[in-house]
Amino acid sequence: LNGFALDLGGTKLAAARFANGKLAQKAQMPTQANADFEQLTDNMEELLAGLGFQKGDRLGVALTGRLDQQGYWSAVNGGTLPKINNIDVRTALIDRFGTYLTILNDAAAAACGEAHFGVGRGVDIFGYITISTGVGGGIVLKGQPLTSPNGLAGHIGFMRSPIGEQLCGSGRFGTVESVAGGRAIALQAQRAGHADCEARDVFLAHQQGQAWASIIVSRAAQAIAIQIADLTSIFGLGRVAVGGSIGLAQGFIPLIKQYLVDEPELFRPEIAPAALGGDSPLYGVLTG
Ligand code: ADP
Ligand code: BMX
Repeated sequence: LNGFALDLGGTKLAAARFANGKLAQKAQMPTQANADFEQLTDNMEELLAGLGFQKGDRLGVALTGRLDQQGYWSAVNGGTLPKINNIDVRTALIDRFGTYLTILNDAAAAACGEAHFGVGRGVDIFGYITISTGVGGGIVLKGQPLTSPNGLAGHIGFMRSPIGEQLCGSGRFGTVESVAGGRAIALQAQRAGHADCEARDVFLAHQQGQAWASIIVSRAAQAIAIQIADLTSIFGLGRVAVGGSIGLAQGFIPLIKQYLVDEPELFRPEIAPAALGGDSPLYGVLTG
């Protein structure tokens, strides 16, 4: 591992410099979700410059959203990045940062990171789920990430959940993302009379024993548990890594495991926290 990596999520933009196989330096800023592409690339350039990046250096870019084979980038949930629709991102980033470039979906990158360096090592059929601003995923089959020409493969946040009750920004009703994603959690808090609450605040309230918050957090964990069982019925998953700031929040994985017990044993893969924590996409995008 050498070079530079960027990870643009719906909430934060992270950059890293890798040297001698190790993450040597990191920088981060909030994602300007309503910004246009030009502005987002300015922010990327600013973070990279601070880490000593020069045009032409090796660079991996992990992006929230769908990346098609032609190198076009679109938000699937338009609520997350409203201005990102059919952007010729490959051409634009090559122009700005040079040709030594890899671009991957953030959750697919994280799945590769965990498969190579984390809890996916030695697992034949491996799944990664991020519960963050949205809910994303990556499936790695015998070391190969599952991809599709339209870049939608692995977008597991847009599976429907039997407990879904809201329309999702993707246009689908009752998606897992509309129950468990960070933006959806904040919206549910607002509906419960707690406006101006981020998902992080809902978790704090839950940890302090406030019932309204525990209901929201429990529903999120239940939706993820059912989703894991569904995915296991399709892929025969051996192990699932859970990441994202919500996935890794205190007490969330135990709650997922608690709900998984409602499923027959055959549908319960091993669940492990992402070993690289929030850095899985940064590592993974340089393996792609
Ligand atoms: P991104 O989506 O940009 O990759 P994160 O993985 O940090 O970023 O996910 C952002 C979401 O996680 C936000 O909704 C935020 O409120 C929530 N969050 C951040 N920290 C915590 C925490 N400690 N506990 C629970 N939720 C958190
Ligand atoms: C959404 C989707 C995925 C992404 C996932 C996690 C958008 C903008 N993003 O399902 O592409 O992998 O969220 O992303 O449609 P994050 O923003 O929560 O890190």
